[in-house]
Amino acid sequence: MNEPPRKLSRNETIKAESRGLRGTLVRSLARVQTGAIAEDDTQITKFHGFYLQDDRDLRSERARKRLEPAYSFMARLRIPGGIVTPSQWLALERIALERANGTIRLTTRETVQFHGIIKGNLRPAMQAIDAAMLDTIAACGDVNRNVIAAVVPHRPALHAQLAAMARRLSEGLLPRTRAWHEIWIDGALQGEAEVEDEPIYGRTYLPRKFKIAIALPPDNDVDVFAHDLGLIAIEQDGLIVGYNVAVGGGMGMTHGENTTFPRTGDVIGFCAPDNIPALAEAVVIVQRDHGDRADRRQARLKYTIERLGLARFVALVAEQAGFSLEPAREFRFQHSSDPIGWRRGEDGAWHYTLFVENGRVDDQGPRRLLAGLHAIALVHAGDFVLSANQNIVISKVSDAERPVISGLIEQFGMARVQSGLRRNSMACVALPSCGLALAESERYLPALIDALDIALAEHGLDEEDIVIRMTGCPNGCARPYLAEIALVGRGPGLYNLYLGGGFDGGRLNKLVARDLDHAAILATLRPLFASFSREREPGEHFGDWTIRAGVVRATQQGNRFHADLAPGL
Ligand code: SRM
Ligand code: SF4
Repeated sequence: MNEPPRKLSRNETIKAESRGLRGTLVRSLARVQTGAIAEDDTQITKFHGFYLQDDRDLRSERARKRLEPAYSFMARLRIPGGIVTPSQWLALERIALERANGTIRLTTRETVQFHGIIKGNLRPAMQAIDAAMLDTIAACGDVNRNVIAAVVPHRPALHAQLAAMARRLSEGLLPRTRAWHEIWIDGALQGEAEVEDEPIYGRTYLPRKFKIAIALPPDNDVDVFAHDLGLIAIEQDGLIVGYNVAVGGGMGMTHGENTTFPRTGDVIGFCAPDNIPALAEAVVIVQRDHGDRADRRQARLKYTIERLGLARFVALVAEQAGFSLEPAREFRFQHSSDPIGWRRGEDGAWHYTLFVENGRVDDQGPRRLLAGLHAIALVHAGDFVLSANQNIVISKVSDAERPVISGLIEQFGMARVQSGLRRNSMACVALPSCGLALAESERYLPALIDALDIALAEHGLDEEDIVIRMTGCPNGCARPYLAEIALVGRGPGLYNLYLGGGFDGGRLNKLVARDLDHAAILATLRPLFASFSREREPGEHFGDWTIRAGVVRATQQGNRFHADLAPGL
């Protein structure tokens, strides 16, 4: 018997009726009585790269005073490969200062977010972004998002090939609608526009977001297995001869719901560079046609693959692309984090990877990143490259320029010594801006690391590279499930602890304890650091040790785990 058709999610109707992602945005913007926009438009704006948020620190006080929430917008840019020029950086800084909350937030996907843009500042902010030759199109929403690529400017010939591929994929998979330009730049009147065809996406776009990353072994700085489509570059004699293709990675899950889970991508074969755009389009189209449009919690590609089976999915992609993949080639990753500090490139140029704690560029505290990067941008002739670890590389520095840049790094306190744990740390934004946060993340992880550093130093581990990540909810924005130590928010001040991820970003960790507060996190990790320092084998990473030592009871089953596995501790 045929199953009755399932009811489509509300978002599907909103997309279908949006007239090419226009919705009623122009009308919403014109309503000065509120800082918000119409509810359906809040879904449409995501495709334009921004979200309606409210300051959660002020929520209850404003409710008590019967005021509407303190609404503002978060805007996210599309910067394929994360490369910006110094003059673009200065433009971004100006937008942050004049139109947003005065900070720039580097994200886990090689781009920039602004927070706190009030409604009246949206259009000027977008126009300033456009004037800087940047945009926010498709940075969010049910489409392909910012395409990220390995940050390897020290290998310039290869980096150029990766960056070109990131741009090509990003451009090729952009929605065709002109809505963004019309509304933000040209200032269109509501209802004027012709609705364009969307040859790749169709009227209802994708069932859910879609993400692409390009890695270059041995660096896995993009966490290639966390993406819907991961491309692993295979190099021969300075040329990228093709890419191994991984599909179906993703991090998001819901606490306690075993039908949702993080999953690492499956490597399904090898593809020549010229065929990659057609392959990516085929994967997108198969997901468009087979993804779940009734339940958004089951709509990501990882669930489509689980439902169809990998073999059928691969066959559908081959049919759509018109070619099959070759067998995957050998590759090996060594690390997923960024090497902080100076390194010299193959062409003799210098590159400085600046550690940006949790991606927040501001002048709070002794590391004056905003002022320092401003000063560097004024004199720097190379590029800035934003990393998927929320850091920034000041790239292509000449021998002559290097003392000047070094002097500025010192002058603004930007090189202050970081412990091994801190320089391998990431936290998602969470409170106060994220509407989904259950607990603090960006505002709490630095203090937790202060405390953990003391415990590590007691065992001579203060310089040890250990990957730690925190998120304020299980959605996984800092890719916690691939970290050696992960803390995932459950409620105010409470976190689930996961251990055993691979230092190379290739293995998911496991839930070992639930609902830990600050003291319980320290009490759990301190003895583990002590045992690790005594028992580790030479060169053994903390995540590997937790498995060998039996701290994490079972290694993962396949490439996914369930939210509710029994804790191992
Ligand atoms: Fe994320 C939703 C921030 C990378 C999985 N993410 C959100 C929102 C927009 C909250 C919302 O929907 O209202 C967060 C805005 C917070 C704020 O106030 O700024 C948010 N995500 C971020 C960023 C800024 C975290 C950061 O600290 O850098 C990252 C922006 C990336 C970018 O530039 O595009 C960010 N988000 C990720 C990643 C990591 C990645 O893509 O490599 C993931 C996990 C990978 C994945 O997609 O599976 C991720 N974000 C999610 C999810 C869960 C998706 C799922 O499949 O279940 C949500 C919630 C949703 O989509 O329903 C979410
Ligand atoms: Fe918000 Fe959760 Fe993403 Fe953190 S992981 S930014 S709390 S959605």
